[in-house]
Amino acid sequence: MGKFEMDPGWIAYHQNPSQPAYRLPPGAVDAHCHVFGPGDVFPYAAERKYTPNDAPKEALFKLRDFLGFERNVIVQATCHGSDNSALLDALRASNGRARGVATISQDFTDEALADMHEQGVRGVRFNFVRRLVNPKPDDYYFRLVERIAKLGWHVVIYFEAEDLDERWDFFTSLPTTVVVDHMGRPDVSKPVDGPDFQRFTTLMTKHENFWCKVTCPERLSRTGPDAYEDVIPFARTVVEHFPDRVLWGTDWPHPNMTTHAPNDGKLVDFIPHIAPTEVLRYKLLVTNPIRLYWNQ
Ligand code: 0GY
Repeated sequence: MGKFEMDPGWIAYHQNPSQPAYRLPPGAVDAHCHVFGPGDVFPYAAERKYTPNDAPKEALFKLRDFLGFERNVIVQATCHGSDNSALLDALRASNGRARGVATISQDFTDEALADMHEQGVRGVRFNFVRRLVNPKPDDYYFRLVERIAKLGWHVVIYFEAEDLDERWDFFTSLPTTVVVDHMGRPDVSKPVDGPDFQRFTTLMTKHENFWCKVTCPERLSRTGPDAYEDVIPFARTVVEHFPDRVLWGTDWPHPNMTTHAPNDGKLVDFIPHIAPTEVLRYKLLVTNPIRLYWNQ
């Protein structure tokens, strides 16, 4: 028995995903995924709000090859707090085929940040989702942004749709590129052209430093797998309106799912529904992530 036991009822990642029918273009990047542990080697953080099943780098790289991706962007998950050891270990093992988005605090020295850059980190994530973290006042994040902006890094933000109003001034004052996770978590039972999602598309329209991950149909959908039909109009709207500022990722190993373990092959098959032309798909999967993560 290891040091950590996953939470009761935890839904582990799909053990036998299907081969996607959609063939990814050469150079495709899975721009949102995580590594968890293994907990015995890279312990989970004391302040975490969940304990997952281990999802180590070897399993991630195997899935990458199976699905037909060439590269990964690995995002630090909250269960590891600001200890980025598992992430950095995966970056080092990737032979340049993975970049990272870290979680940092003021305790990190400039030397530590520069060293993380060397290892492939290109951004930090600020998480505002209360079931995952205890969000901090804006000032806390501003002080971190001053430090990472010098490295040319960007900021990834994760928030619930209701938070957008409250943090609008803060988000829109960020001076770096800002990537929004999972389209800002829209309520997809509401109309795509209604006031709620329009607030999000207005954010993207007015602020050209904002990018969007058109990810996580499995978290947002009410109609469910494998088609996740109700998410399509939302993601497709964003891809068609902002084709040069969108990213796509699997979100493997899908922490905190409560309904099902998504089939990663079927998630790849979702892509042509939200990016209906070859040109849009190439931007989404290759041009955009390469520009953001492999330009230096
Ligand atoms: C995601 C989504 C979730 C979890 C985290 O860092 C995390 O723990 O981001 C979630 O529970 O919605 O992007 O992996």
